[in-house]
Amino acid sequence: MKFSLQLSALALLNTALGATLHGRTGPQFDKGQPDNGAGKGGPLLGGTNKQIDIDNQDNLGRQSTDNGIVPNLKWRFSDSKVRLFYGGWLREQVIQDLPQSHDISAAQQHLDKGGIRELHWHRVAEWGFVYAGSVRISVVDEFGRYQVETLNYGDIWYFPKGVAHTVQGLEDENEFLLVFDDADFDKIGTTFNVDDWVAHTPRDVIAKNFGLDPAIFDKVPNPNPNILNGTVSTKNVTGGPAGELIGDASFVYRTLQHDPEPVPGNGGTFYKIDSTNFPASKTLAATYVTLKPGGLRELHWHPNAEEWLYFHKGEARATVFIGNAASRTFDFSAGDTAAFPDNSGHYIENTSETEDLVWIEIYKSDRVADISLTQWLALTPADLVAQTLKIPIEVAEQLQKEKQVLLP
Ligand SMILES: *[C@@H]1O[C@H](CO)[C@@H](O)[C@H](O)[C@H]1NC(C)=O
Ligand SMILES: *[C@@H]1O[C@H](CO)[C@@H](O)[C@H](O)[C@H]1NC(C)=O
Ligand SMILES: CC(=O)N[C@H]1CO[C@H](CO)[C@@H](O)[C@@H]1O
Repeated sequence: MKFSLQLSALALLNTALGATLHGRTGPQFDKGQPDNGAGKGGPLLGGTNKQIDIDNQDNLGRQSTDNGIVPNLKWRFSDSKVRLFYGGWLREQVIQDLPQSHDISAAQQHLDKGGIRELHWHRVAEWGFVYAGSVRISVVDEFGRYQVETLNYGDIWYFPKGVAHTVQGLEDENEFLLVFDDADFDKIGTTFNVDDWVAHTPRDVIAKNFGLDPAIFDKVPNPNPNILNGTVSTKNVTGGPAGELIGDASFVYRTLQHDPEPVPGNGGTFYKIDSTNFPASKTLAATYVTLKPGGLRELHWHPNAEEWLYFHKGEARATVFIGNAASRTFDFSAGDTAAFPDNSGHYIENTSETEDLVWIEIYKSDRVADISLTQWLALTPADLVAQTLKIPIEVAEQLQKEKQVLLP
């Protein structure tokens, strides 16, 4: 108690000193000024975007532990160009937007009722997470197996590279996150739309292929629309010789119908969706996390992959440590995406007083894997830990041996 009183007296003294130095009182970060109120920094006099400065105070130097050069690791979907279609819209984050995302590109896509993401396939695998409304997916694989299913909030699809598919919106408004296991998604040779192909094949060959009159294909759209408006499908698929994609072959995983992972730290809920519980998902592994206000995703790193993130709700901060005394803190809010370098140390903290933080993590891997700082130290001889970090040995001996995952 006495000790902490002394500390706060010291803090007051520092603040007073800062005030004398600049004629202001205390740190100015919350006013959008890069000024620590203790002699470092000064006001921003050039052109700036005040709101972005206030929303990203860590960019102004608020964390005194930040150091070195860490590239920007964040991209806001709000900075993406929305493409409008009859039937919906699309906005992407590709490597040209966030060059530090080497493994993953992503998009938010909206389909109106009856809106169709037209029949297509990709050179890369596709992963989807429905967060509004309801959609129907339809897929065909190399064996002629098919799957037609309705997905709602929290439901995920994984379409392996090359699998033929389409998605339709069922409710008045429907929206989902799309993730691809390749960062350069807009590169030519990545997406193949059915009408694009048909429109660019000699008409007599198309006619011969289907055994039909060429005039039947007179109205095939060119250029292809990507998303088109339509009416909600009422037809089912029947009679495929290889049957349906069911059981382990299914391309659908209903996250919220499963139990979350055990979280001894008790700070929220943590769902893991990877090939261990969703066998089809061989190249993309995911988590869907809810963290309570003030909660902390404990310090950890991922031994197997770069981490890509999408913040769905709430406010967060995270510090990413990339070695060589370099670390940088970022402020995140809903609609932000991020990429944390392969094996970099980090945490994620909910900085809201009231709102849950909800985010999705994606790894280009068959599984989610992490190493917890606390567990590492707890399972290393305590005297080595104590000597290295210059902490009391009793503290080293009492570290939690279980991963805490999410701390309240
Ligand atoms: C699609 O939108 C166009 C343009 O508004 C409209 O003419 C057409 O009737 C719509 N089609 C359907 C199926 O809603
Ligand atoms: C299609 O399948 C669904 C679900 O199995 C069923 O409820 C519906 O009646 C079927 N529709 C038609 C037109 O057969
Ligand atoms: C409610 C609560 O504890 N909110 C905390 C969220 O995180 C920020 C940043 O660490 C804290 O300042 C808040 O007190």
